[in-house]
Amino acid sequence: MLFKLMRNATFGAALAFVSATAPAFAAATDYKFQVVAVQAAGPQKTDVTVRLVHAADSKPVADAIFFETHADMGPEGMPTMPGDVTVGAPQSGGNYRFQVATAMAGTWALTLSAKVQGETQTVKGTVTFKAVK
Ligand SMILES: [Cu+2]
Repeated sequence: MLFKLMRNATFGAALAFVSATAPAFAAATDYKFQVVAVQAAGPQKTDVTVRLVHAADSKPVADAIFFETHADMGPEGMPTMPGDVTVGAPQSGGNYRFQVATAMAGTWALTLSAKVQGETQTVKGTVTFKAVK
């Protein structure tokens, strides 16, 4: 009985070793964020629609979970000027909408971190967009 338990434990450990050393299904760098649409959404608010695609074949990736978002005016030399980001409901076709509090007109950077199904690494990317105000 004890012998059998130990054998099972060894087998389990071997399996864990194999899965840990096997290459990941895809690296997080295999994905890209693309700006699809930028729309003014009231005073000092901008709706930014971003598509997440698999870089190799440009296939849209649905069901990503965004857990970290950040916006700032880094592209205008104001990296310390932040804008609150609200994650909207996911859209079809691998599109995702974010509402950014854009206190100033100009170019903003939107940095996104997401979990993608079947992907162990966090997918990260930054896009820029122009806010009217
Ligand atoms: Cu600014």
